[in-house]
Amino acid sequence: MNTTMTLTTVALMCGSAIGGVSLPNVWGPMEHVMISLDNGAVHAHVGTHAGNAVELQRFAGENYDGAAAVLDDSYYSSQYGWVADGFISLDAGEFMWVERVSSTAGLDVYEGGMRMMREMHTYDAILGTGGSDDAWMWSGMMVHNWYSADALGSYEATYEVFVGDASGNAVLGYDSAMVTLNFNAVPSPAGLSLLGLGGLVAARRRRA
Ligand SMILES: [Cu+2]
Repeated sequence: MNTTMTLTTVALMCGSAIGGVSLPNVWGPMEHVMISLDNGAVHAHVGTHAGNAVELQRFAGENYDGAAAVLDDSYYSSQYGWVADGFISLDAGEFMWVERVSSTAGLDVYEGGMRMMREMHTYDAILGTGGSDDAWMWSGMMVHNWYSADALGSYEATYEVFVGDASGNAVLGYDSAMVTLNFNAVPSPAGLSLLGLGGLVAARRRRA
């Protein structure tokens, strides 16, 4: 009787692990793009540059659930987040927009949200990714979008942040701001690299 119960428990635990929700990894400190509106002028500030770019990391072999599967096998990060620096007061029918001015080929963006609410994110292609609109309406809440790339190397994206109507047409009378985000797609974390190396050695032995 006891043995049967133990076996059942083990089976349930395995089942929950296999059927568990697999979400993209979150690591590193938040890097906030601070947005403010002062006397009709939008300001955008970020503390990163090419020399301290956000790292995009790849977790080979991981498969993410549902819409998050767009990040499978890519180098990605959700470190950058859009945040209001103080109170942003807009009139009815006015919204804050972010529009891609330029970005390195191969850099993709998918819509996120609060970092730890990964299961709620849409993972929709935005900001020009996959033919999506270059302009994206920012809610004014903290939003950490997912950036991803297919290959190692450095990437950057420059955005214009402006006040627009519901359709994204700039509202006259406001000055916009420009901001550039920097990325560096780096080799896999040490643990994963070692696993890869082990596989390589095994393959060589087999051939010899
Ligand atoms: Cu944040």
